[in-house]
Amino acid sequence: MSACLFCGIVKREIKGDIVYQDDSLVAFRDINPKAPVHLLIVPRKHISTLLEVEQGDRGLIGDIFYVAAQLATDQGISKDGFRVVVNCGPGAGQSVYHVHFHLLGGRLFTWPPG
Ligand code: DGP
Repeated sequence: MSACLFCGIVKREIKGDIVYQDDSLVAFRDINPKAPVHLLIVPRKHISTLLEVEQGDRGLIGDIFYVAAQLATDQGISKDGFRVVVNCGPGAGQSVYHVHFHLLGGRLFTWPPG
């Protein structure tokens, strides 16, 4: 059993509502959604935070943004607009230490975020 929650979802040890997966990425619905559409896009590789992303991960991170845009279209939120958010560290509210990209849409968002 994985020590990391999101590694557990990626490896199907823990139940997750997975909407997309490929060789390097998995996207699943957030258990506590903050918008009508709220997905988490995670690399299969365990990386704790954005600060641990290495030179060799640059393509992987680019892929996440490509997949985010594809999923935004698939989920019907691309026309009105959507947000992709990474919380890094305690001050930003990161609670799960496996880097993840929130894809949020289906409502209006204010700026700046809280
Ligand atoms: P963050 O606060 O940026 O680390 O976001 C972590 C997100 O993970 C938060 O929005 C809730 C979500 N989450 C926590 N536990 C689970 C879980 O067991 N399953 C799923 N699908 N999402 C989870």
